[in-house]
Amino acid sequence: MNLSAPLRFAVVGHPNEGKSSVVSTLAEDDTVPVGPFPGETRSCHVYPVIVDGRPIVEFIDTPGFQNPRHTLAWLEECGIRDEEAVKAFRIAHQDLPEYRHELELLRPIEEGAGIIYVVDGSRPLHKDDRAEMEILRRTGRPRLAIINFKDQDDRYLEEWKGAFRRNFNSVRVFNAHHANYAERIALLETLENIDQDWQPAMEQVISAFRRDWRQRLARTVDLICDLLEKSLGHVTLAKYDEKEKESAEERLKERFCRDLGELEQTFHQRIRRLFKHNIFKYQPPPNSALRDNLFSERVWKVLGLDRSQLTWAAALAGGAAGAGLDVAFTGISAGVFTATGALIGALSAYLGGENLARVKGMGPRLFGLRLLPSIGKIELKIGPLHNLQFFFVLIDRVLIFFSYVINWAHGRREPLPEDSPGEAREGYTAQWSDEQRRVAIRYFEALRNPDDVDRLEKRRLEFQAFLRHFLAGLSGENPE
Ligand SMILES: Nc1nc2c(ncn2[C@@H]2O[C@H](COP(=O)(O)OP(=O)(O)OP(=O)(O)O)[C@@H](O)[C@H]2O)c(=O)[nH]1
Ligand SMILES: [Mg+2]
Repeated sequence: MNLSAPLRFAVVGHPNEGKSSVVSTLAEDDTVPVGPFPGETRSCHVYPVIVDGRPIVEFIDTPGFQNPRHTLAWLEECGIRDEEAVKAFRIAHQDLPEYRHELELLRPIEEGAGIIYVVDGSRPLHKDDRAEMEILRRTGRPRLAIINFKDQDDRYLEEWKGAFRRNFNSVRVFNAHHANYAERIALLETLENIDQDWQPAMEQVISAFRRDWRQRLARTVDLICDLLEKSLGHVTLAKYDEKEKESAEERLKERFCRDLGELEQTFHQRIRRLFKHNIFKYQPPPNSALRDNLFSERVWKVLGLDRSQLTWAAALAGGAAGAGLDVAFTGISAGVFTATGALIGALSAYLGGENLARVKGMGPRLFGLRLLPSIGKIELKIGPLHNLQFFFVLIDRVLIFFSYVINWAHGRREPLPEDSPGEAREGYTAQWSDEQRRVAIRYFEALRNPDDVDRLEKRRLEFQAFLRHFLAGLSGENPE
């Protein structure tokens, strides 16, 4: 099957029902104009889905029906056969502005596009809807109806389904604001089955979608490892006048924390781009752990591992007995966290009754100080913060962000209301099995000795394989 001419689907329906939002979500294109008032879309526009540089399927956004009952009346009275009648209608109404939208939306259908008819299932059916369905039936093209609920109200669902059964090859509920990857694939599978002629091409489209998604997950895993390695190995260096020595340490800590925050921001931008979110400025819900900065006390309370998990993990990562807590808390005693938030409280909670002093002074020095007498300056160094809990907190934050991004449909434009119930969840890593966590810890441990390139490479690969599987599960993709 030649895919150089991609399959086309015209997304049609009544004004303001969510057609453009559906196109936007299906094509993962947030440049599709969506608006609160009817008449936002006035002419057809083609939105391709590009995989490996090639359009594999195209969705056509169209204006809403303007005059469906008169259009149907003309078609019924013209005495011409169904498909021919649609053509005759076009010719007869070419210069009439009151039929401009009908002419525009019927054009791609006449040219061979399949039909995706969108309705807002939260309202009752009107005469106009019945007329629109009948017009579309008369085009003779394969048709799928999509019920897009703009409100929660599903009172009219059965009524809609009944009407669709008579006029459409298939019906699906598909929410333009909430549909995720798995639902997009399910919709494509429905399209595959409504016309036998489409099956070979749709099969290729679906497998290209799946391949593309797997590539994106693999890229996400690379970006996560890049962030982890950069963050854990980060060193901030600065020169200060000797007389500034008192304040220099605090300023350097702040810079260090800011640097790590910037690494995280860069990661967010890359993930957004990978998942084609150009305008997405997602503000996490108020109780989300992403609202606070990386080193805030709350973040360290809700993310990462709990005390017993951490003790176990630290012993595993530390290798020799006794080195465990050192690995888990390196850097904390050096006060990095107290610079930005009172982490010590959270840390005490982890340690329960244990003496914080046991942690203090253990582990490699986080600060370095060098005198440069020739230029009258001191050079201060902070990092790397090779801290096990930090490692798990970072992983949790990237997974939470990833989960928000992949579940944010491109058709959805309004930010979440400030009083929206929490989508926030606690971290994922505390839910991992011992074996899963062990794979992560082995990678963490290898990162402490980056000079052992072979070991690091091996453990990174193990961790990446696990993470790819985990991300696939989060996104509803069958990882096999
Ligand atoms: N809550 C909610 N609102 C939606 C949904 N789909 C669309 N809307 C909103 O409904 C309004 C119209 O959406 P559009 O996608 O522009 O509708 P359209 O059918 O393309 O409209 P026209 O181009 O004017 O015919 C916008 O304010 C959307 O944000 C949905 O699933 N849920
Ligand atoms: Mg529109």
